[in-house]
Amino acid sequence: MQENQYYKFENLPLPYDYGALEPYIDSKTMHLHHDKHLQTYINNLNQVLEENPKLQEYSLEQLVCFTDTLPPEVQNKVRNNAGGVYNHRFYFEELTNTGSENPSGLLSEKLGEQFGSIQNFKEKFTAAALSVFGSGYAWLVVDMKGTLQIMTTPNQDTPLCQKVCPILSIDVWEHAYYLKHYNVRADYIKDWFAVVDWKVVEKRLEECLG
Ligand code: MN3
Repeated sequence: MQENQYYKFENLPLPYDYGALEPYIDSKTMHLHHDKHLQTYINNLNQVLEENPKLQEYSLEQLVCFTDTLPPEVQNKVRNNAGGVYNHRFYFEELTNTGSENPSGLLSEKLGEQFGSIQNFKEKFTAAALSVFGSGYAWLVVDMKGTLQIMTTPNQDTPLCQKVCPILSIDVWEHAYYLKHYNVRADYIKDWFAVVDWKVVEKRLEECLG
């Protein structure tokens, strides 16, 4: 997530092929999601920054975190589009075609401590993702005490800068699953778990605690 953190934002290629997550997440969905939806957030964010050159020195994280301090007329555009860029990069980065093993190491320990078992964690996370009304995300975050928590956000809001450090997210906007899973979000969530790269999540956990 270190690359291309400043204007002018570019749509970085996926770290795997579009078809890499088949049969869980289909190639057509990945094309649409990355090349159309994420591209639109990138274009809209670049446009608002082009029109407001003072904002061009903000990093992506700063745009997400300091939205409320920006001129009122740009706040919504920045919130939705900087959030959209940050959230989609975060989501695409944590998926893998190499087969998803279960969490290990410290992450596995913490999930066990916090939720009883990995299975219980998956059930609670699934329930949270199902509870998002309309469009949004479910997240696993680390709070300031180093405790894992599940939370949800609407639209393209992100928990980043809410005094928690996100390590896992599921995009439950219909565009993330409608072509393959139709309206059955539960099936998508189950398939999504099969392609989570727990190594990425473990690395994020270490960075959050570091
Ligand atoms: Mn999306």
